[in-house]
Order: sequence, then structure tokens, then C-alpha cells
Amino acid sequence: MEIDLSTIQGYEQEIDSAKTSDELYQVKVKYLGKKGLISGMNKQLKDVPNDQKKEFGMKIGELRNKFEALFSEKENNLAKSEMDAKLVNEALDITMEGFPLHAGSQHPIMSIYYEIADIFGSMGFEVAVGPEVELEHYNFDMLNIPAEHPARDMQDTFYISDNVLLRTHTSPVQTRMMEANKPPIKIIAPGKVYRCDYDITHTPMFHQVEGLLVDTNVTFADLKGTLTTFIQRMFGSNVPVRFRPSFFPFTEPSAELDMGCTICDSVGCRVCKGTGWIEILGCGMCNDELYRHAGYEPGVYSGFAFGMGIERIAMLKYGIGDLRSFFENNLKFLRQF
Ligand code: 2NM
Repeated sequence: MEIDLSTIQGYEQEIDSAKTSDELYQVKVKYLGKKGLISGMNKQLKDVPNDQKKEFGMKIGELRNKFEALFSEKENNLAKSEMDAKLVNEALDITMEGFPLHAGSQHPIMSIYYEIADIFGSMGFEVAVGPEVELEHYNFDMLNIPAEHPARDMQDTFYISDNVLLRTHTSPVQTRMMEANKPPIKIIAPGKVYRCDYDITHTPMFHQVEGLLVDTNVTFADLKGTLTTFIQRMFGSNVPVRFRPSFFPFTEPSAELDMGCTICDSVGCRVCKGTGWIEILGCGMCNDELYRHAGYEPGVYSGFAFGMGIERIAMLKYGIGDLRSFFENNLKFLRQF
């Protein structure tokens, strides 16, 4: 039997008239696919007499080469024109105005918090955290603030139920820490705290950083050195500080730390009410009641604690008059920092 290669015709025309790469590919399938016309010729080779096999084999090969040459030329042409069309159709107008993305930024309260945490961190204090919904026990009893104490009044404290409340300071983080650990303890406790209060210097939620250091042989000089270092790193190495006697139920002696007014350089202004001094934090040596509640053996340990409001520090550092501005989320205000 002879192979009649003349039955294979028309492919030049079909390749030439393909309008897309897809159409062109269909032509390839028709001729060179598994069941394609040219491929079919190869299968017939077995029926060709041996002496003619070589000749027909070569002819099929030639046909195939010719097909492939035409095909790849057309393939290149189509790819180029399709790319050209794509470049025209999908062209970007890079002169068009963009849509600006407003990236968020850190809230000033958080910036100040990280500054505070960095300073105490460099002095070896670790950060401790605890629940904002707290038991009366850790928020008051452990701190020597008994049931009749005015600080426990419903007017000042948000109660959830009889003995559950929103913590009024971050001290319960520290009383929990003391209950669970023997000294040495050297921590700061940052976080949100809650009190029923609202005016230009009070919001019902605000932020505190408290600190606690308990070890053996800790003195009031350690307290003074630590807190003076903190203030001068925060507000400038020349800022004067003074410790003024005060009272807290959990410290003895207790003190308020004042620093020279940074607004008027201690001359006297509206912010320092003409005194040249600004009250910045409370502190004191932990008293025996605190150790007793923590379950520490009496007479062994000594230490100090302190507490400050982050908003107050931020107001002084940034010169802001109304504390409520921190929580109104007015972008014009927040973008200044
Ligand atoms: C202050 C002033 C003085 C204080 C005490 C404690 C604790 F839990 F360890 F007893 N934490 N913070 C403390 C002491 C806080 O704030 C004006």
C-alpha cells in the first residue's frame, strides 16, 4: 500500500488565516495532534512495503517540518500582534492622580508609654500585665485599702458586681505578682485604668504606669535615684526634682515627686499655677501591710513603689491643656505627633 500525501492539504491556508493563538493551536491539533492527519500518516507506515518505508518516512518528515516552520512563523506573528494589542488596551495612564493611602501612626499615649518603658527597661525593670476587670481583693484589700475606705466608694469606682470592678490603678498587677512570687521583684505595670471622673484633667479611662521593686536592703535613696534618673531622661538632664511628703495606704514614707516646670522654666506660669513646680508622680517605700498581705515574712524585705498617669506626662511633654483631646480621635489633633 502507498501513502497518499496529497490528501494532506489546506494547512498552509488554515495556518495563514488563524486569527488568534487559540485558533492556530486548533490547526496544530488537527494536523499534529495524537489523532492528527500528519500523525496518522506515521501509523500507516507499517503497511508500506519495506523498500519504500524510508522514502515515505522522509516525505512525512518533510511535510511535518514544513508545517512546523509555517506554524512557528505564524505563532510569532500572532504573539507579537496580541502583545501589541494588549499594550494598547491595557495601557496605564501614569499621569493620573493616585488615591493616597492614609497610613496609621502610633497614638501619642503609646509613644509616651514606650519612652517610659524604655527608660525603666534600661534600669532592669520588666513589664507585667494583668486583667482590667479585677477582683476587689487585688484592687483594694491587698493594698491595705479596707472596706470603709472612701476610694472604694461606688461614686469613684466602676463596679461590675459585688466584688468585681474595673481596676482603678494597675497596682493589682503588682499585688498578684507579689502573691505569686518571692522577691527580688522589679517590674513596671502599664495599662488602662478606670475611675468615675470627667473634666479637663480626668477621663473615665486613662493609662498608668506603676512600678515595684522589692528586694533586701532597698532604701529611700534607691527610690530617689531611680525616679530622678527617670524624670531627667524623660524631660532633660537639667530638670530639678523634689520629693514632697505625702500619704498612700500601702507606702511609708510616701512622697509626691515634683519637677521644675518645663513650660516656664520654673519661673511660674498657668500650668504650674505660679509655683514653678509640677506634680508628676506618687511614690513611697512599701509598708509592712503590703508585705503581710503578700504573705512575705516580716522584716526581711524592703522596696519601693511608684505610680504615674501617662496622659499627664504626655500633656506636660507635648504642652496639651485638655486631657480629653487624647480620646476624641480628632485626626487633626492626632496628626500633630
Ligand atoms: C502610687 C504611689 C505609691 C504603688 C504601689 C503598688 C503596689 F501594688 F506594689 F503596692 N503599686 N504602685 C504606688 C505607690 C502607686 O501611685 C501614685
